[in-house]
Amino acid sequence: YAAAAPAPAAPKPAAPKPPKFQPPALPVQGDRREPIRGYARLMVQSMNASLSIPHFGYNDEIRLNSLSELRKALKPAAEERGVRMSYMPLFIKAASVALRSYPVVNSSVSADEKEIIYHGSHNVGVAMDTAQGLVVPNIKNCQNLSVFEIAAELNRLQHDGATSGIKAEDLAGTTFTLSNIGAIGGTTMVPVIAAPQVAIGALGKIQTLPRFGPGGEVERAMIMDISWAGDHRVVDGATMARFSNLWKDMLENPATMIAGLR
Ligand code: CAO
Repeated sequence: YAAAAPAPAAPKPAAPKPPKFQPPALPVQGDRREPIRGYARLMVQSMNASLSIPHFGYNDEIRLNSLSELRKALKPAAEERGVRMSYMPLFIKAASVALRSYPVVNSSVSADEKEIIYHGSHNVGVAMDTAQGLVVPNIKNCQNLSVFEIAAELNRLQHDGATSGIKAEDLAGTTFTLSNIGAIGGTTMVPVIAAPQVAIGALGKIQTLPRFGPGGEVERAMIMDISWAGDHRVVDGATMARFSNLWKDMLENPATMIAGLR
C-alpha cells in the first residue's frame, strides 16, 4: 500500500496592493486642561464625601396611570396660578408624606457616628441638569407646602438654574434628595448619596409597557422605575422597602396621598 502523494498547496492569494490615494494625515489636537470650578467643584467635594457612606441599593417599579390623570386634572389650576405642574411636585410631596412615617430616611449620622440626627424639616433636594452642570438645590419644608407651592418653588429653582444661578441658601441644608434622570432618558440609575444625607432616589423614564391588570388581562401601564440608595449604617433594606412601598402606594393610588396631607 502506498500513501497517496499530498495534493499540491493552493497558491496563496496575492497581497492587496496599497491604495494609490492616501488620505492626508489630520493634525492631532493636544490635551487640554481646564480648572474644575463652580458646580463642578461642588460635585467633586460632594462625591468625595459620599465615599465614606456604605451604600445599598433598592429598586421597584411604579404604575403611574392614576397619577397621570391627577396631574392632567391639576394642570389648568396650576397654570391659573402661573405654575408649571410636572410630575416632580407630586413625587416630592408623596416622599415628604412617607418621610413622616420613616423619619430615619430624612436623618443624618453625627460626625462621630454616635448619634442619628432626625431632621425636623423635609428639605428635599432636586438634582438639576443646568448649562453649568449638575446642581442640587432643595425645596425647604416640603412637609408644610402644598403640591402647588412645591411646584412654584421647583419652577423658581429651574428658572434660577437657567439664568442667574442657584442661590447659596437654596443649596444649604438638604435632608433628602430625588433625581429625575428619566426627564433626560434611561430607565434606571444607581444614585449616589450626598453626605450628610442618608438616602436618595433616582426616577427613571416613564414608559408605556404591557402589564397584567387585576383580572389577569394585559393592559397599557405607565411604568417608572425607582432606584433608591440608602446609607446602610442607619437605614436597612427593610426600612427602605417599607418607605418605598408607602411612597409607591401614594403614587399608584393618589387618594391615599390626599389622606396623608395636612
Ligand atoms: N419620564 C418621562 N417624562 C418625564 C419624566 C420622566 N421620568 N420626568 C419629567 N418628564 C417630562 C415632564 O412631565 C415634562 O413634560 P410636560 O411638559 O408634558 O409636562 C418634560 O419631561 C420636561 O420636564 P422638566 O425636566 O422640565 O421638569 P421636571 O419637573 O420633570 O424635572 C428636573 C425637573 C430639574 C428634575 C429636570 O429638569 C432635570 O434636570 N433632571 C435631570 C436630573 C439629573 O441630571 N440627574 C442626574 C444626577 S447624577 O448625575
